[in-house]
Amino acid sequence: MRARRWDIFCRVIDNFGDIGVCWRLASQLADGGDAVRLIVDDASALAWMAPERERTTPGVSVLPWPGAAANDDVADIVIEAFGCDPPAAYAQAMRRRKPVWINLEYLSAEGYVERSHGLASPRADGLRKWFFYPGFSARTGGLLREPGLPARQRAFDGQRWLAGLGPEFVPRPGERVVSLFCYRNPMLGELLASLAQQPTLVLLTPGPAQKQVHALGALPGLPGLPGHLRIAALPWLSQMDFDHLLWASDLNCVRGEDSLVRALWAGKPWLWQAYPQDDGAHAAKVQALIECMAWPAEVAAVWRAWNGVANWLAPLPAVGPWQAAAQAARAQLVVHDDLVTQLRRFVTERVARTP
Ligand code: TRH
Repeated sequence: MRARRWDIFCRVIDNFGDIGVCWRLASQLADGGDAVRLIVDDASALAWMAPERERTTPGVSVLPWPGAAANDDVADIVIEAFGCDPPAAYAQAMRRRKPVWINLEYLSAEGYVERSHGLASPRADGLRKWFFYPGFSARTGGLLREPGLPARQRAFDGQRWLAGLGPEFVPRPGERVVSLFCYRNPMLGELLASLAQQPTLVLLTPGPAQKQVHALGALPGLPGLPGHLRIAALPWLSQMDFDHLLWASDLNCVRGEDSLVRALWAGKPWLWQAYPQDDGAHAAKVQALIECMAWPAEVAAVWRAWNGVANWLAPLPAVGPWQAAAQAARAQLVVHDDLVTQLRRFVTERVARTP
């Protein structure tokens, strides 16, 4: 089959999930031999997320939005990420070229995903937009998982990788390692107090995790570290190294959408903070994912508390059952085709049906 041309449109609303997901998708499509243009209104995060992208992923061109997407040069497949709406002039050109137009939606374990995945929305201008929902079951579009992941994981040496970051990142004998990537979270003090029950090295990602811990007076060199806690502040890592962080840790605290999936594939105990919504809609997302992961009751309770929908229950659950449940969930999900495999098949079927 000839290489296909994909245009992926991405608007960065907030945080890094939009560009993070689009970059993963773009690079995986390009690694499979296709030509991809990623048209994005703010590519600044790629400087740390994919610092060597020109060398490692030559099949992806990153173009500014608005401006660079030539309206008379519509790709075979157009992905609009998270309902971001391609520019009007480009949509106009799509009426002539008739690409497969897909809206890639946000990830959720909620029931509406199975009902909505694959539906078409016919438009007044004769075009048709298809809704593609990532998800956790066979009746959804699946999860991003690149083919080389298991081999990378097998070859990884966590101690060596941590040592490469600097001496303060090396765990002392008997210390567990916890990574922390979160939004503002009023439960952070409770989490740190629970972690302090046993020797723990907490690796803080930049942004809200570092800011809040700094405000609690618990950054290196500051007083107020509870119990057995040691804390080290990380720089922004590339997406590759973010995986390494998750693989080198004994417990991963992640947030949003893309880091959730990476924590899942890491197979370690993990704690998820949903993107908080003012109307409390995140509570249903948290509950759906708790059920999907089949977490033991004590893990579910900590997940609810971390997301502000229950009181904090100390101490943290034992690692053994948490780890076993994480690996069982991973084993169940890894048998489904990954998102890019499903997306390619979805497109092929839509092309075959087009008169
Ligand atoms: O940054 P996020 O909070 O993004 C969120 C979610 O996508 C959410 O669904 C959306 O509604 C909201 O934005 C607007 O979390 P997420 O999705 O995990 O994206 C973070 C990305 O950053 C992910 O690709 C991993 C990457 N990352 C690194 O590459 N290096 C790092 O050091 C860190 C901390 C993250």
